[in-house]
Amino acid sequence: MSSAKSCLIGSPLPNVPWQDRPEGCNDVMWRYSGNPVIPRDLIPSSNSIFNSAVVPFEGEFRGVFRCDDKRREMQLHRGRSTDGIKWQIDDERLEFDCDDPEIGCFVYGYDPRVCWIEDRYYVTWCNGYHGPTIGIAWTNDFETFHQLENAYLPFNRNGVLFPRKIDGKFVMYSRPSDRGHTPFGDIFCSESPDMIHWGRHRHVMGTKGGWQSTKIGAGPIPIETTEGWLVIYHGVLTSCNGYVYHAGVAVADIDEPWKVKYRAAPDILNPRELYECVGDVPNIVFPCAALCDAPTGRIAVYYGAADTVTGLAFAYADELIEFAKEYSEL
Ligand code: BMA
Repeated sequence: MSSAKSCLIGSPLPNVPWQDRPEGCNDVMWRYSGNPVIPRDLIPSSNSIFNSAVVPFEGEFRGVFRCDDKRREMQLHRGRSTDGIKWQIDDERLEFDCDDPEIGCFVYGYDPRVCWIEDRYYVTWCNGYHGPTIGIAWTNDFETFHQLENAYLPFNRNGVLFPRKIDGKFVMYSRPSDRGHTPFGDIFCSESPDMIHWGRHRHVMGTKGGWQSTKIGAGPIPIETTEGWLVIYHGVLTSCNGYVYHAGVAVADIDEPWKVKYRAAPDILNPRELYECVGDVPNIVFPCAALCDAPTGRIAVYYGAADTVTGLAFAYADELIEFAKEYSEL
């Protein structure tokens, strides 16, 4: 499938990383044959590189990467790529400028997302401030990063911004959590007039059966389509061997993104390759970013695998929407 017009609303990205669906594969999302696209030891200081965010930048790509270092501290690093496949990541961790040392004092950072809104890139991440909450910073050039206030009180994770204002407000999904490995969790939607003050919190969706029965959390930046916001998220089940992380798809209302229109009951990606099943934390696929080419509907999803390496997977926007509709259970 490569229709000239897709349901995607947005810019062309003709150099989006891409491989056609392999022969004989009927899955709605399929993996890059060269996975893992980022190995755990790409930089000397890292133990693992996963759950990371990439964006188009001046004809190339830039990203903010979760690199747990060899002390096993969770750090954010900057990276660049011309093709989205081969990445150069700084060995030094990313430093934020911040007016308030209380907020700018870096404790730990993990699971970043990057989102272009209007005139700049915003980075959100799980930021240590008396427990995990959502840190926010912005950059224009991926050289200087200006840190703003944390969005919420602790404890919160998976803060994912929308790529445009809705009804004049910034919008973010997040997942209230606990201090530890959180055995619960629903996705909520909040809005802000200024990227500082967040409120009007609305429940978006909670856990459901099977792969998403323990907790869920937003993944890549929601993708605007003619059918609503295409939302790729993670869902967790608790097996007798611990948590298992999957990816799933839903479609949210374009004007009221806390209202879910469709939500596929089956997952779209689950841990089955060796690099997803074996690593520092086994049985995890954890999507954090998507690159999209609007004219073709091609989507390239970057996901953490087994909390160790980064994988790449592909899908067509139209097929994801169809999948969410056909198998929807709200
Ligand atoms: C979550 C986060 C993720 C991680 C996942 C599985 O709570 O810490 O970064 O991928 O657990 O370990």
